[in-house]
This record gives sequence, structure tokens and C-alpha cells, in this order.
Amino acid sequence: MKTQVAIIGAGPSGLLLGHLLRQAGVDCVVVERASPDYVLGRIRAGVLETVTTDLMTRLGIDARMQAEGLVEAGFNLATNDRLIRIDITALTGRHVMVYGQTELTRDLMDAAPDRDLTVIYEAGDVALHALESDAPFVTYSKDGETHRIDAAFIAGCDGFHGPSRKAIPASAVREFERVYPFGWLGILADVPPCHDELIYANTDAGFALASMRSKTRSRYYIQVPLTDRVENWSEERLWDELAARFDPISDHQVTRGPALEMSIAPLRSYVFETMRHGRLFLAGDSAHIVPPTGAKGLNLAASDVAYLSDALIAHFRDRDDAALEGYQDKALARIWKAERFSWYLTKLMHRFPEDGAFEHRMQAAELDYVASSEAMQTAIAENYVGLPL
Ligand code: RFL
Ligand code: PHB
Repeated sequence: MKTQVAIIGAGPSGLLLGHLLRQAGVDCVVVERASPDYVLGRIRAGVLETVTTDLMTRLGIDARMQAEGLVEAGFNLATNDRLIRIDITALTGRHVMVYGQTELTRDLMDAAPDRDLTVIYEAGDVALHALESDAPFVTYSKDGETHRIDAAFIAGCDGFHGPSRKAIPASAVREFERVYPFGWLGILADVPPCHDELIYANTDAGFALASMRSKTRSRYYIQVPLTDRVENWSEERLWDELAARFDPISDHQVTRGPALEMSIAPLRSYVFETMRHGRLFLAGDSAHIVPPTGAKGLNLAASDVAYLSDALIAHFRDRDDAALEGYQDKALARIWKAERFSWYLTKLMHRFPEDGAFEHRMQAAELDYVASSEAMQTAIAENYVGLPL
């Protein structure tokens, strides 16, 4: 098979990129290792910046998101007993939207056939070849046969564990990493949220987040040691912890219900600066990871894709390669700022095992300062709502 852009990975990055290219008349094929159900089964992001919702609108795949998404004008930082509301709309004139990554991915998946976007699911042994030549190609196996896709460019949208980043030779690699000594234990349940807006809480027992997917579906997380396992937690024990942390500060008591999903995610900051190698371009989690505090991961994937799709379209439509040449630097400038914000909010809101009483006082003083300073709140709000493209 021959195409203009071979896209590896059908998560949000790969599907968004595929749709944007098809909308501009650029040929592409998406190759995905997993099945559609598996991709939709991953419960991840819940908060979308305008960067992301604007792309869905530009594609005209936003009807359900506009109807069902919740516009959030603010969010809260909390200490043990105190709620500090960050009024993002008053401070920035903007808002974020609560709409799950699962729903966004489903909308992009459902729109693919009508828009002539080919997605090959359950492709095994996906491998990248001849990246430094002008005739790169991808191979994969399916139904007992090996297939080959020749392309002008390959887009690596295959997340943190995919093969694209690993295809870049070690001599070209520049990478930066910070692994945190804890993870987030998450629970999803069909119960009304305990508060109208998100609450990120720094409590003596550790970090906790009250989030949601809708007015009837809640998503909560608590900080757990990296050594912890989901099997160590009964649903009841988790609900007890959440009630202890949120009942004193939220509008309503935590409502309990059967878990639709429970899992532990590790926290990591990671930047792979080599976002271009020959004919390969990386976008989304394949090139960077942020800890989820700050809700930046999916939104960064969307901004990478906004830059990369414009650059590929300029190449094919206008024979102009300036944006492709500039892609890495432009993307990294925004990525590092989002890394900084996610790292800052992670440090401010979590209990680090190595921290003592002094560091806890520093966190308390900073939160007290945030509570009293509009300048601090504005800085937090403009990062939370998303820096401009
Ligand atoms: P994905 O979503 O990982 O998709 C990559 C796709 O590539 C496929 N793949 C392969 N395909 C072919 N061959 C192979 N060998 C392959 N190997 C892998 C995978 O199957 C998959 O389908 O990366 P993408 O598209 O770059 O999207 C990134 C986002 O998923 C991620 O940044 C966010 O989920 C991060 N994130 C959040 N981001 C936000 O913006 N707001 C949030 O509120 C938010 N909350 C979160 C999060 C991530 C979390 N976890 C579990 C990591 C909360 C959590 C708990
Ligand atoms: C979520 O709802 O899953 C969520 C919300 C905000 C975050 C991270 C995750 O910062």
C-alpha cells in the first residue's frame, strides 16, 4: 500500500492527525496495535483545553462534545480544611471543558468511515524502516500476513510504549525524565460528583482529586505509594478515604457506587526532544509525558497535532517545508511550559516521602499565598486553561 502519511497509533493524537490531514485532502493511513474496544476501554483524560475543543470544531466532529461536555469556569485547590477557588473565566476570560478522552476518541473513531480515514486495528509487529531515506515505510502483520505501507512521512502517535520513539538511533536522542515516588489510584463510578468543579486537594494523608465525566459520573483519584497494588484496595476502603478527604470541603458528601474502573497510574515527567528524525515526526505521549496534575497530557498531544498537521498540509499543498523544519522547536517551546506547570502543581499538591515538616510548611505557605494573591491565581489559571498555540 502507498500513502502520503503513515500514522502509527489510533489514540487521540493519531486520530486527530488523520482527520485533519483527510480534511485537507492529504492521504494517510492509521495503523493501531489494539482493537477499538481496547482503545476505548482506557480511562484517561477528563479535562479539555480550548486547543483541543477547537480542533474538534474545526473538524466538525464536535456536536456531541458541545451537547454533553461541561463548561468549567473554575477549579479548586484545597488544603485539609480550606478550598481556594481559581476563577479561570474571571481571571483569563476562558474556560475548560469536562469531556472524557474515551468520548472524544469514540467521536473520532465513529467519524472515520464517512471521512475516508482508514484505520487498521489489531496490527501486529508494527515496525518503522528507512527513516533517513526519502522512501520510509512501515510493516505490520495481520491475519497471518505481513503488510507494507510506503509513505512520504511517518507520524509516530503511538504513545509512551510504542515503537516510533525507539526507532530513533541512540546517537540522535535527547531525553529528560523525572519519575515521582507515587502513583494515582483512580475510580470511575456512576454517582453524582461531590462538587460542581474539580478539587485538587493536598491533605495530610496525601493528594486527592475529585473530578467527573458528567453530572452523573464521577472520577476520583488518590495518591498511593508506587509499591501499592489495586488488589490491596477494596472499593469500600477507597470510598472511605475519599469521604474523609472531601466531605469536609465539598458542597455535597461523596456518593458511593460500584466501580466501573479502578486502576493505578504512575506519575512521570518525560521529554524526548528528538521529535523529528529524518522522515519520522513524533506527536503526543510518544514524545512526552506529564504527571496528570494539571490535565495537560491530551491537550499537549492536541497542540503537537495542530502544528504537525499544518506543517504536513503546507508540504503537500504549497510545497512549503518551513513549518516541517520548525515543528520540533515550536512544539517543544509549548511542551516545556506544560511540563513546568504539571511539575509545579505536582510538587505543590502531593506529599513526597522524602519531605519533612519544613517542606510541608513551604507548601502551606505557598497555598496561603495563592489564596490571597490574584497574581498567583492568574498565573495558575492561564496555565490551567492552556497557553496559546
Ligand atoms: P495514547 O492515548 O497512548 O495512544 C497511543 C496509541 O498507540 C497505540 N500503540 C500502537 N499502535 C501500533 N503499533 C504499536 N506497537 C503500538 N503501541 C501503541 C496504542 O494502542 C494507543 O492506541 O497516546 P496519544 O494519542 O498521544 O494521547 C495522549 C493521551 O492519551 C494522554 O496524554 C492523556 O491521557 C494524559 N492524561 C490527561 N491528559 C489531559 O489532557 N487531561 C487529563 O485530565 C488527563 N488525565 C491522563 C489523565 C492520563 C492518565 N493515565 C492513565 C496515563 C489521567 C490519567 C490517569
Ligand atoms: C480526570 O478527570 O481524569 C482528570 C482531571 C484532571 C486531572 C487529571 C485527571 O488533572
